[in-house]
Amino acid sequence: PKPCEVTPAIITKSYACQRRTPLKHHNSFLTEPLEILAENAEFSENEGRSIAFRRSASVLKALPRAVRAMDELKDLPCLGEHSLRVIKEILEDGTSSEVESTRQSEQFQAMKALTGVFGVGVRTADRWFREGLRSPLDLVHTGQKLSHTQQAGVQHYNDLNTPVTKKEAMVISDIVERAVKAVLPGAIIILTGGFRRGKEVGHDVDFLITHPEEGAEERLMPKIVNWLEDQGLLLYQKTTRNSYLESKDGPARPPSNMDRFERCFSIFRLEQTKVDCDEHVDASSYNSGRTDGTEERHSGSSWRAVRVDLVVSPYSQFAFATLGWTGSKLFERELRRWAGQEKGMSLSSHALYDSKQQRYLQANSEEELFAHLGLEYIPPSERNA
Ligand code: 8DG
Ligand code: MN
Ligand code: MN
Repeated sequence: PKPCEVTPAIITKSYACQRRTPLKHHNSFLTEPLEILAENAEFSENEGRSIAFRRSASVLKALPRAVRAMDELKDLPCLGEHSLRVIKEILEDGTSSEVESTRQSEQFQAMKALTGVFGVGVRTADRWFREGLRSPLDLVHTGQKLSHTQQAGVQHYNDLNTPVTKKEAMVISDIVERAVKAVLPGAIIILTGGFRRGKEVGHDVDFLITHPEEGAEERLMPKIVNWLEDQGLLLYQKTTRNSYLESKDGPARPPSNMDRFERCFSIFRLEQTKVDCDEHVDASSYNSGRTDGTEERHSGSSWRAVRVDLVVSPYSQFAFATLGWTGSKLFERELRRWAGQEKGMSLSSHALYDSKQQRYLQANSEEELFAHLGLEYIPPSERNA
């Protein structure tokens, strides 16, 4: 023990779910480059490497001040040799040559553009890249066979790559609330995902829906979707029904991070009020003149496409689902790793199973779940790992 030295408590906390990670922190100049390397590792399907970079970045996000010298890092967990080398270079030169060459590389840029199409994963993007395709426009021009999801993704590419603002999320919240209340009075709707963690912008808007009367939520999604479709609010939707009861995953083997709730991946058609548009551009010429074929144009009216995820959970699983859908993705992954490795438990968005006691643990709130897991409660705004 070093006397008189402020040792941040973080040194003993190697799981992100043990730490408080605020949205705004002091080390973006390091975490952003490390996350480029993480993303690049994902593009090469090197998951282990990607997680290692994400964990390093996450530790730095939890620090109370900006890192200025390498010796400030010596007691921190999760910082591997490669991450330390990158950090050192940035501290000394201002940038990392590896990160900058990655950023500039044709493969990274193409993979970023191609995986930026809704419905396109790393596998597909990589195949296209090896076939010489570089952008969504190349998909159109070479007449690639696309799924319905990918067609919607290409069509609305620009809108879906424009960050969703908090204000837009609130407008969508009102719409979803009206839809759900119309088809199932008494239902409860919460905003999950990044916006629940306090983010100012997001890539989509996530909602979790339940009803205090167990069973009342069954087959709810098609009704919500019909209501929205009748109002002309949906540009695309894909509904999957709940398959939890018929699943054979077993308590000790949760199906990775995919859950089995009734859900809907959708694209909303969001009307934009005149105030939101550039006031100097007349509505009829707003965004007109596009000939690139990636986006259907909003001639005449002004609207934009926004990705929305809807999930329905039974009331008895609501706490688990809330915790599972609030994120961040790394925080969720770390929670499951903590449960398995440190507690002999198995956590999913449906349940928590204690292998030692050989029983499921019930919970009515996120607070109870953290308590079952032997973790200090971390509020959503500090789950930005
Ligand atoms: P963003 O949209 O602002 O970019 O960030 P986000 O809200 O944190 O990311 P997200 O991709 O919308 O995911 C929100 C949370 O939902 C995240 O913690 C991961 C979780 N999630 C999925 N898919 C699934 C799934 O199939 N099952 C479960 N349990 N969670 C999922 O994205
Ligand atoms: Mn989200
Ligand atoms: Mn989402």
